[in-house]
Amino acid sequence: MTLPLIISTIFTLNFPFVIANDAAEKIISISGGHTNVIRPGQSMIAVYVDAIKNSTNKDVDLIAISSPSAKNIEIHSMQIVNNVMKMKKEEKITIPAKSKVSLGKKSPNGYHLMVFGVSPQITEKSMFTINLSFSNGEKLQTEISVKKHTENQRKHH
Ligand SMILES: [Cu+2]
Repeated sequence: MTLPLIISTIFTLNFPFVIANDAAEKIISISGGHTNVIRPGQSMIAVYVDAIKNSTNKDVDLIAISSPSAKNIEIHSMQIVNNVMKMKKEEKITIPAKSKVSLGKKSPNGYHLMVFGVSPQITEKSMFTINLSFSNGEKLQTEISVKKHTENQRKHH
């Protein structure tokens, strides 16, 4: 006797999520991101993005990045060559179908965005806008939060 009721309840509850999933089928989404406050005289910074998620059924490449607050942005990876950490410019990053790739500090490939010619107006608590272009024609804009350097990072300088 209760079964039809349960089914009908599940259907009703699921309905909004079904719509949300349909929308997600078509999109790439970006979550989380940060960079550090620029020191006086510094014009190059690394920007980290926690995840770029590809909800489509096809692999998509991140092919270009720009910002109104910077001259040029490159995609970098990091590799250890003869015990020295080296950064390498990548022409693209492939985000496999139904998957995500991190450009964050824990990225296994050391992926990050290298930003050149940064506007000195980027200060703590301001937002850094980046525009990402993908091989499927999608263009996304995201706001990167600007944080203070941590004590740990200061020790390196
Ligand atoms: Cu770099």
